[in-house]
Amino acid sequence: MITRKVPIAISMIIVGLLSCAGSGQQDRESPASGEDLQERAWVPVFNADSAFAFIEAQVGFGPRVPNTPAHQACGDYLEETLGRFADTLYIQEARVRAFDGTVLNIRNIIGAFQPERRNRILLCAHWDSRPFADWDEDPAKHYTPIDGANDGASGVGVLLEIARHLSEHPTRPGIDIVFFDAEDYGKHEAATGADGDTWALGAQHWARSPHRSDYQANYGILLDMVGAENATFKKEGFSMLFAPAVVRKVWETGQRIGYGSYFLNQEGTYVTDDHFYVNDIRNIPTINIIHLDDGTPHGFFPQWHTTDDRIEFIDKGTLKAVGQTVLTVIFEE
Ligand code: AHN
Ligand code: ZN
Repeated sequence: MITRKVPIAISMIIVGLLSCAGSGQQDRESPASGEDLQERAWVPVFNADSAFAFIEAQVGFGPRVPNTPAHQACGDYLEETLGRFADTLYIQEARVRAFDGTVLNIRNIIGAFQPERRNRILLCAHWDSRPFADWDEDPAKHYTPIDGANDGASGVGVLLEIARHLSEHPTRPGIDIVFFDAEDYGKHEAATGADGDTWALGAQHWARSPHRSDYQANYGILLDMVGAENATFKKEGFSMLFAPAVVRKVWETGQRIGYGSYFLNQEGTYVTDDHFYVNDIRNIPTINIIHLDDGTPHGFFPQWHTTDDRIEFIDKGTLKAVGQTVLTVIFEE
């Protein structure tokens, strides 16, 4: 019989390794790099199944077009859900005029965590869905409202999952989660004239009259279209213009924790989205994590503003990449 002696020092290392594996590390993310000896903050594990369920719930109401019963019902659901997690809930109702003259009854929904803190971070997404599938391949559907599973519900779903964690574990800064209404009632592709300020009507209203009159935040992060498979997040133009340091922080964090295939070191186009008005009117440096794709005619994900923007195209891997990155950023502050 051949026996081989394992030196005691080595066997202790083996025992140490074995006992480390899976011991009490389940509720936190470990640093990506072993050589990084810097103390990193504890960060909760983002649950993409939970985010997906929040998206399914929104889509389940049908298209969330302002002035419709589905919009009303989903607004009530979001109030109830964000209200369970946040320390203080604010509801901002308003009437705004759309590009075609329609008066829209809108509702911005705001959840504040640790509202007494002066240092604050703003996280936002739009909760309405577009009334027109004006990029649908079938012209007969160009006035059909869309589910907006990705364009709308995905950002809200990721933020509700973040809100769930915040209700259990506070961050050092206070956090405000804002669900903007009427982002996607912008000018129809077939309408004439300039786009002007026809998009982001809820964000424009909030930026001029925030839920607290003196509201400020150190910076903001907008999530838009964060649920498509293999999404590519390029550094959007207005984000780089107004908040380049925030872009750098978020992209470096995403890349460091293993999501470099989503957070690309490429400059993207300028998108007139909610964050533009938060920057321009309220002066809060705010970035947009938005799926930009040179391979489509409009520059966004393939199902953008079509009736195919449905739950089937939501990918949990992308939700995880975005959710874990944003959670890491706010817990490392
Ligand atoms: C423009 O296309 C100019 N803005 C669109 C922003 C948007 C639409 N985000 C989601 N849907
Ligand atoms: Zn849209």
